[in-house]
Amino acid sequence: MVATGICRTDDHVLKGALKGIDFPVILGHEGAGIIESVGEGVTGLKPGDKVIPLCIPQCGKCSSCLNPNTNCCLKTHLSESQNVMPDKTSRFLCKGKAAYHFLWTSTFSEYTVVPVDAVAKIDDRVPMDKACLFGCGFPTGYGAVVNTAKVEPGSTCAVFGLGGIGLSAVIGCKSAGAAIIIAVDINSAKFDIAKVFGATECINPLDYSKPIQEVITEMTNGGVHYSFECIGNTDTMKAALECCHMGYGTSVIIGEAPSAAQISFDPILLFTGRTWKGSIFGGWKSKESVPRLVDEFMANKFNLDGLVSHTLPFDQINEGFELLRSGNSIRTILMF
Ligand code: CND
Ligand code: ZN
Ligand code: ZN
Repeated sequence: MVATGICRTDDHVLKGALKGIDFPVILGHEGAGIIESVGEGVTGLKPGDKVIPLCIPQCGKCSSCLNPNTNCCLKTHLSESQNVMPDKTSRFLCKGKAAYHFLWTSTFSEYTVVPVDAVAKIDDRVPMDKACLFGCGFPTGYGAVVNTAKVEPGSTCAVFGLGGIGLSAVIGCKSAGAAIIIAVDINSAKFDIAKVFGATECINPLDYSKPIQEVITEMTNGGVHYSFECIGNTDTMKAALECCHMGYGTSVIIGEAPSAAQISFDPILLFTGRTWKGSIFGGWKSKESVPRLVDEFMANKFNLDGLVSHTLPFDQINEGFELLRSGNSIRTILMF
């Protein structure tokens, strides 16, 4: 590994919010590295290639991979454990004891081992401290807008949560030509950077006495065309649905709720024509799409500078997590 970002999902696992993860585990799923060696029978990759490990693999063979409308490969942790390699063994030892893999990526390690379906070769010229963003944050937020919601020019959007994922959704809304982009966060310190990426209004739910979905519905004469939940909180998932316009509004869940969470909501919201969707890794079929996105980045289609707030040496990983928890960072990139 050369560089890795810290995503809130890694923190959810540390807090025990996601079930089905075995400990001790090597976390990290937003990395960029260089191939050191390849296993027997591996084609298309060689030592020296720059690569991105893929937390959503693309096996190319399962029913989802063969379906053009989803990227939810059946090899993901949602249907099979990615705590061990496909042969059900771990490649990590810590003081003689096996440690588990995470999402088949485990980027918080100087060396990692990944299945061939979970790694993409990228352009040699790309700077690795930016390339790692293509392992999760940027494709996840941007893709939810352009692939899952398919935001149209002139539309009205609301983005809930302005971390690495939410700001990438703002970038997506702007590039899709949205006319109004409302950025929502309880931490107003995120607003300046949201404006740089294209937010036209920034609102803090703590500044209002009524629910934020009512504020947005009033601001937009009946609701937005598209909303995106980039927090992982069931209350804001409901608020994001409720601020969509009757008849044609679409809300996309990107944030990851704790494993045991349930939502109850008024079915009239869907009965009256709103659409509720979810998006994992931005809907991208990972192995084929990540190299293309990196090429577009190299052709200056996106400026991701503001997504990286801090760069630290890897041994300051705990400081990186503290920056995330205190709301003082967007993405912290750890360099090996
Ligand atoms: P990060 O913690 O950086 O950002 C979340 C933002 O939400 C912060 O700016 C908070 O201040 C803000 N926030 C918190 N509570 C509220 C609230 N009640 N109202 C408004 N704003 C609030 O997180 P991140 O951007 O790294 O990740 C966001 C979510 O996306 C998180 O749940 C993560 O687990 C999930 C995710 C999903 C996927 C996917 O494929 N769908 C991939 N990786 C991460
Ligand atoms: Zn992530
Ligand atoms: Zn598959």
